[in-house]
Amino acid sequence: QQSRAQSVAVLGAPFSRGQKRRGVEHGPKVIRDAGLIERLSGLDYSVHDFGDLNFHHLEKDEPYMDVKFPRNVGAANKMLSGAVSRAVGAGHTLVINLLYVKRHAQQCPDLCLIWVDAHADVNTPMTSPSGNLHGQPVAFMLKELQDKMPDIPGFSWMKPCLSSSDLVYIGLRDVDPGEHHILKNLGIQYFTMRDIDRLGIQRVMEVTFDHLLARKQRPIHLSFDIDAFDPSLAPATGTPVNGGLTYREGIYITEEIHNTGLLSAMDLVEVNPVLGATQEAVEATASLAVDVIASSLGQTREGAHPSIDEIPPAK
Ligand code: B3U
Ligand code: MN
Ligand code: MN
Repeated sequence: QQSRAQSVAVLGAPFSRGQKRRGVEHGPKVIRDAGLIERLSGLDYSVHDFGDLNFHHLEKDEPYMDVKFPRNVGAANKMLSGAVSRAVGAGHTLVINLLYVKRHAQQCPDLCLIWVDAHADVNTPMTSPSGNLHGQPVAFMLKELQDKMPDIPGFSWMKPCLSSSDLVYIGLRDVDPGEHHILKNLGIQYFTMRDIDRLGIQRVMEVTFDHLLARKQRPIHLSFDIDAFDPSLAPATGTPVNGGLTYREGIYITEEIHNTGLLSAMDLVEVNPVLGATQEAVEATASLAVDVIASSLGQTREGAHPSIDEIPPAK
């Protein structure tokens, strides 16, 4: 019997106030129900399940300018940030279904970020067309944008933790004008779906790692929004956009990230069971989420057989 070399922590963050539609707070449950823990145990991890966080709802939470639910989102992320800090000590961390996290940048000052999403999520409160905070998390993280960020109630604890060169986007296809300006202006490395069409996903991953890791090896945080996939594969999500990743492109991204050996934490967001048209649609989306997480953590398509040392002899 092989010893279990690695440990993984799983943490659910059932929360939906990053936008107006309810339901995404049930994401962690459907991903668990789709067999996440069993799958990770099957990959020979020792799994530390930290359960789901229990967010307190703050009744009084008027919009700040156009920004919706600022105190609820701020407080939830503060709680999440604390839980992530504690979990990172136990090994790898998975954070399921959250809308913004300060990530574990404080534990890992060297951290870089791969953001797989149809959306850039880099609106500032001033550029946001919707006022939804789920379209703004990256803006809170970037040092270069701090003088453009107003003091939003609930967010004073949060400090920017990344530079624009520490970040690569993959899968973009719905970018707002203000976001496009920010991407260009800060020289952020990004790959739209068109870039994937042109270069192929293999080249996209090569350039991604060149950009982030060429100078030195550093821990990676992967933020995977399920809406990066084509809506035909991930229908149960709040803001589906046509023309997304194929199953194979998505899995290739996560396999390559696993192969770096540098993945330190990941989150998987925007699975919303309430928005699936049928039970099958919900289950397909949740099981895709489990596949993404499992392949980020070493599940391979060629098959891995850690407990089989030799071909069983004929009796
Ligand atoms: N960019 C738009 C839409 C959006 C962003 N993220 C999601 N939707 N999921 C916004 O509201 O900022
Ligand atoms: Mn998205
Ligand atoms: Mn997103």
